[in-house]
Amino acid sequence: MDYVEPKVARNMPGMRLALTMGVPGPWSEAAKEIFRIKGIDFVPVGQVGGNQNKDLVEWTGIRNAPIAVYNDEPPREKWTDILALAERIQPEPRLIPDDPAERALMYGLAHEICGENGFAWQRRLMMVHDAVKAGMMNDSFDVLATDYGYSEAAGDAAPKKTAAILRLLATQLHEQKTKGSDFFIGTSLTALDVYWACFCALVRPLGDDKCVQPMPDYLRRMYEGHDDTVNSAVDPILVAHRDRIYAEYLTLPLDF
Ligand SMILES: N[C@@H](CCC(=O)N[C@@H](CS)C(=O)NCC(=O)O)C(=O)O
Repeated sequence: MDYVEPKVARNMPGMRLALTMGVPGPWSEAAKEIFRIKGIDFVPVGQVGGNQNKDLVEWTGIRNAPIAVYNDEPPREKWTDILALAERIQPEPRLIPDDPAERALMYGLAHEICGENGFAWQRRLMMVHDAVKAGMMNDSFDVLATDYGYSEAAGDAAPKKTAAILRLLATQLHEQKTKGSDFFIGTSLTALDVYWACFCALVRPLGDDKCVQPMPDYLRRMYEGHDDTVNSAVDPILVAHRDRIYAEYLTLPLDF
């Protein structure tokens, strides 16, 4: 991926998307895929994970990634705002269900994956917890611990919360299967399928054969994790769904 520096990107027109460089960050991967599915061109802007990202903050007021900046509109950092922006600029193919009950279910389940204290949030707390326990804290982990509300108690509680969300998602996929649908919601692709496909990496990262460059070993080990409570909740239907959505709708190999 050819990243443009924030200082340069801020003077460019169109869609600029700040992404964590060298890491398949799930929020960043999902934002990229949503834009690609809709055919929205974007300039990738480099964010450094766990860094203060002074130039990015000077431009957008935001330190982490992803951040979508469209022309002279305000920067969008939340997954809900990035999705809404994409849906507005390019309504087709629609990724937010028209039916209000389906839409509410989609946002509810997506919040469990991407939202504050959801699946990815808990997995990140577990990663920081492991670093604390192993005496491996460094500047980057310190930033993550501070910015994302780490405490020892939160780290201890995270595996059970993660597993409960994984079971919720697997139950939904099984129910859909009995109704004859291969999608999380209704009978067609929604943003929820995209989110899960990208966020599944936080328990089962895609193999190096599916990445432009190998995932660094340390990161692969962190993403895979080693917690029995979490591992026993990774129903094969979750991984099969991820594989199918990537194969049919998303971009491989991953380029981060
Ligand atoms: N803004 C996102 C969450 C973004 C987020 O958590 N980003 C993380 C993971 S991709 C990140 O940038 N981590 C590296 C860092 O904080 O520097 C949302 O809530 O929708």
